[in-house]
Amino acid sequence: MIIMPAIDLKDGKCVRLRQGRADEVTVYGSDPVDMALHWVDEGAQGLHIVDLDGAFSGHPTHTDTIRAITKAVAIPVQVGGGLRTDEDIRRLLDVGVARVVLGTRACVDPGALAPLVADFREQLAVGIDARNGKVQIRGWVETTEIYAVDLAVQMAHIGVHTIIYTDTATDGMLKGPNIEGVRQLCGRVSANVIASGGFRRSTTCGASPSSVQPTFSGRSSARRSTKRR
Ligand code: AMZ
Repeated sequence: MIIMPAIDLKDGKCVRLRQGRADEVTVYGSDPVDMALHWVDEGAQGLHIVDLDGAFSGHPTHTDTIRAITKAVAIPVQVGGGLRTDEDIRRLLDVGVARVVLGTRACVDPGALAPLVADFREQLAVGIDARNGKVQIRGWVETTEIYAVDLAVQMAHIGVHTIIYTDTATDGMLKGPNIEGVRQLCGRVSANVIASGGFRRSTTCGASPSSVQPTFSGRSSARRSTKRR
């Protein structure tokens, strides 16, 4: 199993939010490139970057920083947050991102996905962020009536290769992931599933269903990195 450190960007800094709330911020670093290089030194096989300002505003905000990261590291970098247009996707792939993550757009406009999947294939993942089983969008400020499992089935049907599932209630809480939620999702779709949110130690990663592909860890990895600095 691959553990992929997450770097969440807000106001140019590396942060973690508790349960995704914009007003519950902890800053872990002021230099995102330095943080990315740190994770390379630690042996990371990939990085997951969230443009939080993008997710909240609906427009990518940290593309220059992300370009600097992809130039600095030789491992694959996947990025989500604020990607609402085809142009947004192309721009990020152009700056060297290996895979883009669509959250809000996939949920509100699933009809647009088929041509995108055909064009971008493995370079496109869908992020399904859910609280109590229901999908949250627009920076997790809006909770829909759509069940995460139903959206995952729909996405897999469209041909999406990778689904990144985050239980937003566990994110940034360091109290363990929602393994049952991950298991349910994996039982319903054949797409690759990346589990995120609440991971704290390698034993909890190991408890994930074996069909789960990489797992990433945000606050726990950020905390560890801060301790080592
Ligand atoms: O923490 C949050 N409030 C948050 C977050 N981490 N809001 C969105 N996101 C991430 C999703 C996904 O990777 O987990 O942003 C991406 C989705 O963004 P968008 O803009 O496509 O919904």
